[in-house]
Amino acid sequence: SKRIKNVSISVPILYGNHSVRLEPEERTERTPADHTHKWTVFFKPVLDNIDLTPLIKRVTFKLHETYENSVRLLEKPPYQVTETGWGEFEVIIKLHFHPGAELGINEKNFQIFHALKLHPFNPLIEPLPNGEVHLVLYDELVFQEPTEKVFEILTQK
Ligand code: SLL
Repeated sequence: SKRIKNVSISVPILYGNHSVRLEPEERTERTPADHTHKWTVFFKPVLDNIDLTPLIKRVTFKLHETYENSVRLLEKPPYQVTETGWGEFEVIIKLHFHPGAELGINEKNFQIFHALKLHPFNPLIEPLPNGEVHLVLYDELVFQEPTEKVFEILTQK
């Protein structure tokens, strides 16, 4: 597929985590006693009508080594991982694009480093009674001189 010169397409994305205190009734016999929080880390396009599955083969979330199977693979949306735990750490979210030949994507796999937050971090926000914390960040995936095929995928309604 031919490349389109002097064009770049930005896809607005959101990533981050939600966390809430783990309540006693939510625990199961498999929940470690030292786990205090339940959290979800996620990646998604801002716009609901954008389908990245023709471009993204899988998304991996690399968790702290204290987790079993610390690299979690997701082959389709929603691209997110829910876990319980006690500590904050850096999650590496990696987007693996389909092999370049067909789409002409020569960009490297895109990586996002997200510092998972379990504890309130914004002094301007009154802490919520259930210990909820929301950290959502904005970024853009930029495709420079996309092929016609990638252009079509990213601009379809
Ligand atoms: C810290 N550097 O010391 C960080 C590490 C690790 C978090 C945090 C549970 C893992 C499990 C978990 O919360 N790990 O289930 O064993 O704060």
